[in-house]
Amino acid sequence: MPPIALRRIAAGLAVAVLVAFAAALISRDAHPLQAQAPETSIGIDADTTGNSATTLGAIDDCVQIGTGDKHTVDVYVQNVTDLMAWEAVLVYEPKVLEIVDEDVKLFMASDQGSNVQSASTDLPDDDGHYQMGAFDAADPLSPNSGSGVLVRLTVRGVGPGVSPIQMPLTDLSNDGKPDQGPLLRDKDVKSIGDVNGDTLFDGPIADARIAVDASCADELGPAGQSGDEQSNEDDGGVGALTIIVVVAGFAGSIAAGGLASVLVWRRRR
Ligand SMILES: [Ca+2]
Ligand SMILES: [Ca+2]
Ligand SMILES: [Ca+2]
Repeated sequence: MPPIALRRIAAGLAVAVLVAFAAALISRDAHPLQAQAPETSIGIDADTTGNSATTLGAIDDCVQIGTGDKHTVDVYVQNVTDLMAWEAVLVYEPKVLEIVDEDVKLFMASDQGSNVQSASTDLPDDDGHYQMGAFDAADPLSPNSGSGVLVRLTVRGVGPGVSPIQMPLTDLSNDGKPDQGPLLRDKDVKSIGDVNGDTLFDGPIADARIAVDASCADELGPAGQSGDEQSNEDDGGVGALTIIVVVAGFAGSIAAGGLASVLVWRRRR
C-alpha cells in the first residue's frame, strides 16, 4: 500500500477516535457510561416472611388474604450502591385494597447515624395511587449499599378480587415519555439505574398481586366484573405504554430534583 494511502487511513482513524472521545465526554455528564454489575433491581414482595432491613427471603408475587385483613408487603431493592433517596408511585386496585401504614426506616436506616425521613403522602390511601418515598437526611452522609427493604407497607383487603401492586413508569402528559415512576438517587444525587437520562429507573421492576377473598389464579380486578377490561387496562395500558416509552428512549433529560423537578418541568411545557 502506498504511504499516502496509509497516511489517509491513519488520519481517518485519528478523527474517528477524537469524535468518539468527544462524544464520550459529552454524554458522561448526562449519565454514567459504565454498566454496574450486578444490576440494581426493585420490586414488591407480597409476603415479608424471612425479610429483614438488609436481607430478603423468597420473593413472593402473590398472597391471598380476606376482606378486612391487614397484611404487610415489602418494596425492596437489590444490588444498589450508595442509596440516599428513592420515590415511586404504587398502583393498586382501590376496590380490592387500601394502604393503611408504612415503615421506611429499614434498609436506609440500617447503618448508625441514619436520619431517614418519609416523603410519602398521607395514609390511609384508598384511590389506587400511592406516592411513596424516603430520603436519608443524615450529616455526615449515610448511604446504603446492598439489598433490603425500602418500605414495609401494611395493606388491608376492602373487597373481593385481585389487586395488582405495581410501580409503573407512567406518561401523565401523553407525550410518549414517562414523567412519573421509580427514581433512586445515590450519595452524589445521581439517578441509579437510569439508562436513558430521564432520571427515572430503567432496571427490572417486579410487580406483585394481592388476592382478597379470591385466588391468586383469578384475573386481576374486583370480583364480579368480567376482569377483561381491568386486566387489559393494566397489562395493555401501562405495560404497552411502558415498552413504547422505553423503546422510544429519551433525547433530553429532566434536571435533578425528583418529583418536584418533574412537576416544574411539566408545568413549563
Ligand atoms: Ca417473601
Ligand atoms: Ca442510611
Ligand atoms: Ca430512565
